Amino acid sequence: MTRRILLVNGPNLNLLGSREPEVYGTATLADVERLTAEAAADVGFEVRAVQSNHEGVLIDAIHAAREDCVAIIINPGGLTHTSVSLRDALTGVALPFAEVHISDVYAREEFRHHSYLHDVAAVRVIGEGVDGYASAVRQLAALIP
Ligand code: CA2
Repeated sequence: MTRRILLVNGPNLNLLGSREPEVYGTATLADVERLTAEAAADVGFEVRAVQSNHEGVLIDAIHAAREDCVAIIINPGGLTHTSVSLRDALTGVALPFAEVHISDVYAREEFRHHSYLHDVAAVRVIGEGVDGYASAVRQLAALIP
């Protein structure tokens, strides 16, 4: 099977680089997708990237990953803190996945401290800015034979 990673960015991450640079930095979503693909290529993986503001689209993309991906990197945005359905999709496909947050959610509002993914993620990268996506690639790659 092709060694492909699905990169999922959730609601509002299409706004990266346009607002709140003090929280999320100045890199755009295109920058994130490029740096993730470059980090993946360094360790022999391809990346398919999806971003959506719609939970069902994200869930469908996760289900489709069963066919041709070996792992998932996901920044679920605000769905991190609310979505049992996203958790169920990720556990349902049974691919190892990394949960990435650009900001340090534990240094922010209390409602960002809980993640529905925290106990099922193979890797968690939190508060490393957009470089966290490359870190997630390397940590996931180390888990995949
Ligand atoms: O730190 C992260 O990566 C988050 O997953 C980002 C989510 C937030 O709800 C989580 O608590 C932490 C929000 C993404 C919104 O991204 C924006 C980027 C630029 C401008 C406005 C929103």
